[in-house]
Amino acid sequence: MSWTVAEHDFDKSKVTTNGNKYMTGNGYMGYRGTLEEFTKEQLTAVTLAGLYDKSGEQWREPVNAPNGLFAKLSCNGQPLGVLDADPLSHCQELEFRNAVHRRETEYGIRGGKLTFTAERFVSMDQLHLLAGRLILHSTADCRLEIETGIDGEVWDINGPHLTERKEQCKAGTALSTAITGELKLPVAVAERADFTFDVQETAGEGAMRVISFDAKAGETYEWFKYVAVYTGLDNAGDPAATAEQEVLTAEKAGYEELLKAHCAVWEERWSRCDCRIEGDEAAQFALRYSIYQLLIIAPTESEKVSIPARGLSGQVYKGAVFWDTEMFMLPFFLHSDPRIARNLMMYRIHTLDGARRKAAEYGFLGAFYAWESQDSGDDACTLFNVNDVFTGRSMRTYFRDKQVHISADVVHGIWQYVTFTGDDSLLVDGGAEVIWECARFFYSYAYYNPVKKRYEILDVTGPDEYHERVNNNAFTNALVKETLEIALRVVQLLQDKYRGHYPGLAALFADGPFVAEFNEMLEHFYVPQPDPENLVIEQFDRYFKLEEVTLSELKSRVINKNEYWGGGSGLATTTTILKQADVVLMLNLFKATFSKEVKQANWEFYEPRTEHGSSLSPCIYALVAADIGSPDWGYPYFMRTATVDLTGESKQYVGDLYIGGTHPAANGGAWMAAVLGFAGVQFDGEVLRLNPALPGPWQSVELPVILRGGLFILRISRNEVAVTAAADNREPLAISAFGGGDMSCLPGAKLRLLNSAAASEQERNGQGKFIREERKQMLEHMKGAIFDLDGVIVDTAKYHFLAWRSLAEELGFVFTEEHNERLKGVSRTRSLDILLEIGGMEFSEAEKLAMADKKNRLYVEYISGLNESALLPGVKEYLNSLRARDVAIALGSASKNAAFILDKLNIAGLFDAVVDGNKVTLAKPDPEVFQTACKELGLQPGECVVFEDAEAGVAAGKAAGMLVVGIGKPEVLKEADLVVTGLHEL
Ligand code: IFM
Repeated sequence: MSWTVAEHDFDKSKVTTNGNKYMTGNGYMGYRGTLEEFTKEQLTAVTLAGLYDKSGEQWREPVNAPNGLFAKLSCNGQPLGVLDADPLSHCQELEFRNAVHRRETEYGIRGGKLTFTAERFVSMDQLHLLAGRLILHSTADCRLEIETGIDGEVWDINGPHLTERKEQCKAGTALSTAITGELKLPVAVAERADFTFDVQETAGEGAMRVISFDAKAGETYEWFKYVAVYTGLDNAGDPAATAEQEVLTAEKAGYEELLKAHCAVWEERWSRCDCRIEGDEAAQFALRYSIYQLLIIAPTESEKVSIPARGLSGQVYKGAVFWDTEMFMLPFFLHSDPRIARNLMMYRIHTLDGARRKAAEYGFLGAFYAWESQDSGDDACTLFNVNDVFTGRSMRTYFRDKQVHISADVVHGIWQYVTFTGDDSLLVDGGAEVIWECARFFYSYAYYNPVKKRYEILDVTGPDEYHERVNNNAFTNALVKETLEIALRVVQLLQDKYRGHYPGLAALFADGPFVAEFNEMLEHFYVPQPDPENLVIEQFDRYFKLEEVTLSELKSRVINKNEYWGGGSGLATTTTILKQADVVLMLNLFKATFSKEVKQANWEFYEPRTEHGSSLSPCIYALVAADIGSPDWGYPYFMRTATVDLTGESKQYVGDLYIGGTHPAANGGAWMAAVLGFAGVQFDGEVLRLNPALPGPWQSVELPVILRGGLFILRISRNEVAVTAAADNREPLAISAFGGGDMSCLPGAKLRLLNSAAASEQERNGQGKFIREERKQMLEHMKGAIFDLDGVIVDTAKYHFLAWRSLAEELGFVFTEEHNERLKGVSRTRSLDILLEIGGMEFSEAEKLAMADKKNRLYVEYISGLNESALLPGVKEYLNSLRARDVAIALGSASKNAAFILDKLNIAGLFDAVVDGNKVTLAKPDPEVFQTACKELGLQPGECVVFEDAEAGVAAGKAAGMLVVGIGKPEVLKEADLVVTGLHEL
């Protein structure tokens, strides 16, 4: 399976889109997929994450650093470059397994041909470093000239941003330094070129050197470039000195070493997230490529930056962070690299003050997050964000003022992070404040409708940006409701778990609105619901009254291909045509609360009305299609999403605004559609649910996921899922597949589960033990085994029965074996109550005490004759095998005679702890007996396995958080993780 995207000729018209397609990066910087000789005219850019600048009155945008990988050739006095000379052949490729970019270009020269090969990477190991290997080979003698160094003429959309530029080349190191215009932050780029052949430096200006030499036919000339980029944001001393030092060190280490380290990090990154699709190469390729795009822009080190809507592919959309991150990219990072997910959420915490300023600016309370967020959290979105292609005038748009859902999206993201990872420390690190401030914002934004007696959210723009300033957008209202719910849950959580922190945090909100107001608003809050007739949810008030046109009809009304369909007089605003998934997105976010019928009705209603004018849209239709069991409807949307940066087929202009670049939200959307949609992976922080709906050609999907710090490999096919837990996981994981009940997967274990059709097929084929055999593997990793006594180790049940029967006889009624079933796993006192209930008799407490004693005496008489031969089959062997594996052994029984019996059976010495009815007070299903045993063994519940024959005992084991092996019948011991007929089976 290929990991390489390649171009086999040079097409000038693709220079811009290839700049996106062949991007490399490491989260600190992005390097566009341009060629070595390209300059700012071809949109070469080294875009720095989190460093912004405003030049004059133009839009604030990220800073591009000077290009230290620049290299231009001439041969025999003729400039050589794909734009200057018509190459004989040209190939550009990106190996996305390790983010290495290559080009090979052959030029015709006098008497032969010259091949120029260049390879480069943006180090994933050292985030400030770029390195390149360049090779020349000529078939004829020639004079070659190489111009190389740092190109300080950077591409800017709204620049220039670098002032006080200084460039020099001293002692082999080229250096370019500058200061940003607005924040006066230094930016430094250092470069060293290491020629492995004799060169003559002939000229060069600033940070550029020109070298020349006589090349011999058939010889190969190789050189390396090492580039370091530092800015005033890096806390790394003087950026120039640090960059200079870094390139010297890099040169010493050498290209191969640096490449090796870079590739090792990439290998590790892929090991956390590679998704393998069996049966569909095109989908496999596009999905991997989408994941690649996410990996090159993810902030691995900094919690002060998030991912801009166009990644690090340039300055489009002002390099700003939108809701795209929380709603479309976060899930990928949650499942594959929670550290990065945390950084993304911390960014919102660091920018809370900006959100507070925005809320105050509009006269609201709390936090109104920026629609286009940069370093400070202030909104970079302007009031006039689009130009009218007809008048050339800027249009008033309401992205900034009215997409209030952004604050709810941020809350959704933070809560997702907390529930998914279990890392609620984020809440005390600022997350709670963000959540409460956003809830306060909505409280102040909401309108209480006194006639309808409900809170409404008026005058907003939902995800569908073509309909601005609408009332009660279903998506927005649903998310506001969720914000209030989360705000209240966080109060509860902090009160329970962070008692020390809560009072201080809550004090900040003492003047309200806070808990009382949130509760009140929630109680009377309005969220549009499905129409009882056709189940469709109206996107916003009066949406159904808009003009009904087909998408093709609307397209036929277009006058200028770049005209904006939204805004005051946009073509779509008066019609039901929407820009992007809106109601359907809401159905996806709250999938558990809507029926399949509602989802399907809305999918079918909105799909023909959706333009998919945003790259955020198609993946949502793929997700919901999978959810309703129609993956083949979703497949084209998945492919469209996953190939957006491969084909370059996306909107390039809105009005006269260039919006090209990479599409991280679509990249994240492709992953969501494949994994959360088709593979049906869903983790709520407790249970991993797997309900696949694979599209036609897909046979299986295999991927790693990190859940609550543990690594699991999932292999999901139509009829069977397999979950393999890493041996060093700390806890078992509850798994449910194909809508079945929960099962536990212990560390190191592999669990295979079949859907019911496949399971009965296997039964018919005589392979009924298939699943059980797999599940036995779970036992191999336990550290402690806790055994019930009766029915597991020895069958004293019959002696109990005999004793109870004698007592009943004495009392004058018949006690049968059937009656006896009710006594299994139940304490002596409770058993007596049941017995008396059966006999329809009542006695005083003192009389009952005497009867219980009597029964015990009878029982002890019966069991005094016990010996080793009474052990149930396989018990001694199994206990010995556990001892040999250093598994600690305990008894966990309600019996008060347990020690006596173990002694009689001659196995007392095999037990490390005996917890019996004398040590605990609460009867099973209370977990006390197993919890005590686990403590006595010095282990954690997740490390212990309980062996039980009674339903109450199985329930007790589960309540203690342990894996339970049931001894008996699966149809009775339904809650057990594995059921066997006896220990001999193990
Ligand atoms: O956030 C999106 C928005 O939903 C549609 N327009 C583009 C933005 C950035 O991707």
